[in-house]
Amino acid sequence: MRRRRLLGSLLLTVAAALGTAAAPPPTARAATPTVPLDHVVPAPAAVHEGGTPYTIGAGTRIRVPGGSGDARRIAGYLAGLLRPSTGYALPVTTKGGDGIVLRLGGRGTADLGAEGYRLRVDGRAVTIGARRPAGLFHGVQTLRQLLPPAAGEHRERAGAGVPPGGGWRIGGGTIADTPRYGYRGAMLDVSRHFFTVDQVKRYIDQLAMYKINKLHLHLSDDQGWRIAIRSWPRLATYGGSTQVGGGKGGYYSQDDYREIVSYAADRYLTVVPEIDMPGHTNAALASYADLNCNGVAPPLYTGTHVGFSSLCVPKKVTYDFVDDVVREIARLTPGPYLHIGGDEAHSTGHADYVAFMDKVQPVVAKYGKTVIGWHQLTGAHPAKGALAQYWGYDATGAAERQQVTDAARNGTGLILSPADRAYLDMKYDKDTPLGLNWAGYVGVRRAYDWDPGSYLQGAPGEAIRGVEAPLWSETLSTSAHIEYMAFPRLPGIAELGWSPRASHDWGSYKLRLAAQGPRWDALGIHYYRSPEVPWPAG
Ligand code: TNX
Repeated sequence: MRRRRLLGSLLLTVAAALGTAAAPPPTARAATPTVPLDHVVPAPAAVHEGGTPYTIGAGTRIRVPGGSGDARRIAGYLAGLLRPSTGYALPVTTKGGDGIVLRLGGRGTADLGAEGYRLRVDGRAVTIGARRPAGLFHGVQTLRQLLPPAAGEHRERAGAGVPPGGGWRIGGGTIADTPRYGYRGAMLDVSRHFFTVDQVKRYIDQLAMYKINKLHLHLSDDQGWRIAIRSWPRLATYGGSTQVGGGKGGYYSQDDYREIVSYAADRYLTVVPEIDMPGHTNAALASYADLNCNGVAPPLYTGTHVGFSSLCVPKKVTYDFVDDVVREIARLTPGPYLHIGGDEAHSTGHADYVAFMDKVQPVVAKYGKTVIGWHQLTGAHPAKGALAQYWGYDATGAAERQQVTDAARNGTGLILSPADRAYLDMKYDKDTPLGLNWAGYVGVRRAYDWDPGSYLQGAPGEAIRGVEAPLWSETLSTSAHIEYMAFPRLPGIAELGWSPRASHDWGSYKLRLAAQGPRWDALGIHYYRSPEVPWPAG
């Protein structure tokens, strides 16, 4: 009672201080509320709101005091995003002062690691500080989400100028943010259906918004070989000439692949190339008769069955082939990983499978890369330092799980992609027009509502290196298809990889996720308006 009276008199005092015009004059527009600083996906590790908001205006500069090349490039990227939608010049300068300030290194950044950042907003500046460029870039992604959705309008639709009712305001306060896991991946299957360089770039831009830092490209499978190998040219020219359903397929030249790698690197994603072996190899077997045990090349394959193809384990030429392919891809790939597949080798006997993996893993090491394999690799002898990608699901047998957790206890790192949680190619529900359902339906909540840290009982915490959301493309052939399956589930996997376990909460997550909808509308992303998410009206 007392409190209420006190509050009442305080309000009266404030009104008195403002004079009789406590209500805004009829011509003034009410400022649009700013986005709360914790209304970001993935959820930041620590947020303190308060203080004066900052408004981006005609005079705002993007500053990189003393700017390194990396900071300048990131500033240019931010300017490139905001100029078309705001209509402001947003010049980038290395001079100090107010505005949007990007700082690399220096005081207060030592604890931010390889990817963390600190973001501070007050009346004079938005300052993003990081120890490493990746952190600065992730901070810029957070800043994008603190602006009104219209700040993301793509060029054709962008209406230059201030949005009605407020301006480009960002609420006052600070964010300090570092990731839970270092491996936060997304996989795109470019083999079942081929996706062009531009389609891959479009997906990279979308992944970067959610702080995904690995792009795993599934470059070969039964239906298509998608990267030019100079020493075995028919792999691409013949083996890449079709796809599921019989379309014309395609492949990346080595320059195309370099272009993807560098586009991804500019957005702080590392490309993880996969050549799936010894199964899933019909495209290679069709291209070179010699690779077959019987010396006869099978026809190209455009169906969707799995498990019928195998490299010829006893033949010497198989290892010449592997050496050439691994050498060429390793040379084109600056990242540390090379994924050798190893899943569903149903046409390779167990002893052959183990012998093959024993011979191939040292080849990857010889060319300076770390092996990643699908978790079946744990049924062989995973090399020291190798990572296994777990794609089991609730129906996976105890023995198979045990094999994976035993390997994890023996030092094999794990990337978690449980098929009934993280597989973006699973249908949302029975009515989803695209996708598969062998692991069941994966709704938005199901994709988000699990914990990578405790998912595989018996696997030590330090074995879990992170998460990855694979997108297999048997049923997908356009960017709209990719986006329909990835959004809104991908941000959930991204959040599991980035945000502290303590922030996990479906009730609040779904509200933050809902707020992404208008951003995707502004960006032209074709997402699925799942009824599980309370999308804002309109
Ligand atoms: C299983 S997951 C596969 C792929 C399929 C996928 C479809 C894995 C390592 N192998 O060959 O495309 O299911 O969901």
